[in-house]
Amino acid sequence: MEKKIAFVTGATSGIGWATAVALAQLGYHIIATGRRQLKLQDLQKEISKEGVDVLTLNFDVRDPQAVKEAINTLPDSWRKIEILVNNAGNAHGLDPIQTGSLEDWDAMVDINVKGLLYVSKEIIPGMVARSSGTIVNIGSIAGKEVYPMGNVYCASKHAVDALTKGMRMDLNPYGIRVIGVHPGLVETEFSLVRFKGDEDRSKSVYKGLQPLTAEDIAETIAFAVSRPSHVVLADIMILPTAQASATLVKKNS
Ligand code: NDP
Ligand code: 8X3
Repeated sequence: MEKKIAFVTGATSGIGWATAVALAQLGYHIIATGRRQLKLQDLQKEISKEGVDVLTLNFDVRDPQAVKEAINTLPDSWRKIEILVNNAGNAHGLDPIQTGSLEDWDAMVDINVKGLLYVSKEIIPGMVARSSGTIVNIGSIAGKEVYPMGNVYCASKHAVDALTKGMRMDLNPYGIRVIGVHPGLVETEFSLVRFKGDEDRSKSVYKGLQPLTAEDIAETIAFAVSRPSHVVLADIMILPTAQASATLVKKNS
């Protein structure tokens, strides 16, 4: 029997890691990607317990040549990718537009938007040729609403939402499902990256509420991809119960 293969970007932590594990539990063989090779090896050990094969690819999604070369190294038996989870991404900084840094802006546009495109460009042609496949793009509540100082991160996630809708239209003739997943507050390494390693500031984001976990999102992704092939959960917003909008969050003092 042919391998069922899922390709997960940003699998070294948070939502990507949990999604790789959840898809392995569904019997998918996993291609796990990210920049931190040691974390990929840890993930490989964890997933191997599920009795599936794991292949790791180490590249920066900002570099189109590196993306292409990494995906071109896949052996023939790993090329029929059934599920692509475009998850790699982060916020960098939380600053008003007048003082935001070019470096942060470039990182968010290059990783969250262009990186998603570079990976998709390498994988979609195979799905089109086979007239089958499922793409899951991880957007955000920040792709549905804008919040103060979220400016460029929100713009990058609005772009992910637009690309998700555009992919669904262009891939419609080929029976390829495109699913947008839009989480609210999920406690991962996200805020640590946004606040450049400031642990106190990062923890304060989730203090006084019960945030979502990476596993909450992964379970939903696993549910969505395992619907029958005529069903697409096109647009999924997942919030912690304490969150009503990007800016309205009930916190206990
Ligand atoms: P984490 O910081 O825990 O994970 C981010 C992942 O993205 C890591 O595996 C990281 O891997 C990878 N990544 C970042 N930059 C690059 C790069 N240049 N090249 C390759 N991989 C990269 O955060 P989350 O799990 O929370 O974030 C995952 C996705 O979920 C992101 O798209 C984020 O925007 C989105 N999201 C998160 C929410 C939250 O509240 N946490 C809410 C809504 C959406 P490595 O560093 O090893 O390269
Ligand atoms: C991550 C959630 O609200 O910090 O996309 O932007 S938020």
